[in-house]
Amino acid sequence: MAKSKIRVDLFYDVISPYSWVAFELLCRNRSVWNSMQLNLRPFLLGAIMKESGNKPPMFVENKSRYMMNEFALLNKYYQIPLKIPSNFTELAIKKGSLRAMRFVTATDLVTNSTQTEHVSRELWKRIFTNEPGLDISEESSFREVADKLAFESSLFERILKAMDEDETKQRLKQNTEEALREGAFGAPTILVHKADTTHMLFGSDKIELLAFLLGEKYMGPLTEHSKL
Ligand code: GSH
Repeated sequence: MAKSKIRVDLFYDVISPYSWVAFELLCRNRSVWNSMQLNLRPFLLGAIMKESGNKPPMFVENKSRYMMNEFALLNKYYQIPLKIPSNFTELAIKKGSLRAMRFVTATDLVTNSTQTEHVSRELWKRIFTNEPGLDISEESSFREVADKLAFESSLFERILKAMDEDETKQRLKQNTEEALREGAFGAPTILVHKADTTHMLFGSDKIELLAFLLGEKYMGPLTEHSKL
């Protein structure tokens, strides 16, 4: 008899570079780990920080310097072409990710989750593979993402309209609140729903622990699905 799947919720924000790492690692292993049913759950990192009383790592000078070095290593190890752009603070703090995460959530609702992965990845690429990083808050930026993914213009218009609808705002709020209830204080936050226990994991570096909870083998950073 086939084993029943274990639901794994990945809560992420596209302003978070470590969320991109976790997202790629989970997508790579989705078809390798048969027991995992992966759900992409957009949330708002700014609200998580505020409500949990945490602060972004870039506000701690040593942490921020450490991260720059670590990303150079992660880039090579995971083969994700991620670099923190020189205008990251402006993108993250001045502009923020509310509009981007509404775009992701609206895409999730309008396309029945079929395009959530692609749209999220394109938004991460805009910030973390360009120097300076590209905007993720303007309508013209979302249009560029939609064009890159060859969305019909009618689909893009539906997503744009949905961004300002209550259902989208509520869904993003509910995702954020659920993560907070489970104890989230940053991103990525991963919930593993095993039998009657929900385990919360923080960070892209918990991939081996996730494999352990799933009863799966972690085969290293690269799988045959590693190409972005
Ligand atoms: N060690 C974690 C990993 O490898 O993923 C670090 C993750 C991390 O620093 N995430 C940031 C965060 O939410 C957002 S990009 N930090 C909160 C904290 O460190 O308390």
